[in-house]
Amino acid sequence: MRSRTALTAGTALALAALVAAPAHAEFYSIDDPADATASLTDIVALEANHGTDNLLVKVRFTELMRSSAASVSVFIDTDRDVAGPEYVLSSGLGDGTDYVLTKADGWRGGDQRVDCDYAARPRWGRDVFRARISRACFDRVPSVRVSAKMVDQADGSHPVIDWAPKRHRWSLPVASGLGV
Ligand SMILES: [Ca+2]
Ligand SMILES: [Ca+2]
Repeated sequence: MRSRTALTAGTALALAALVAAPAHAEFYSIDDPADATASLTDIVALEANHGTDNLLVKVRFTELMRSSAASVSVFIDTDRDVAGPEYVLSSGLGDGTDYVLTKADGWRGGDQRVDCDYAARPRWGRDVFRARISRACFDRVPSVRVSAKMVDQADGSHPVIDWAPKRHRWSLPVASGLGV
């Protein structure tokens, strides 16, 4: 967790940098603990980069394999006044699976597909799922929050679930900036 690292550094320089930093950042990154170790796709980190044209989200896992039976949902909050996500990008994590961006139905993907420019794919060699979503998909709102959920049915008896940063909890707001 970057902000905590900066705080524990405790130097006058680090504190000055924190005070000077804007309330919103265009980049967000948080580590997630080894709390779903029954699955290879235990989430280890969530990253979001909100550029001028795209929102780029990366979900990192312990080990991502082509044979994975797990899936991932990336939730996007574009309206803080309405509880829960406005959009959900859902995808499988194994080979041959597809992805879709829909309007959210609570903390689930809904039936209403969003027709816009986006792409997502698991990168098995790098243990990361990467989604690029055009800002046009969510009316180019200036700031978004993200959350990610992994569900693995691997063992058949009960699903292994992992959230980042936590269940139904959001990242810090990520304002659109330069890059991506
Ligand atoms: Ca985890
Ligand atoms: Ca919302």
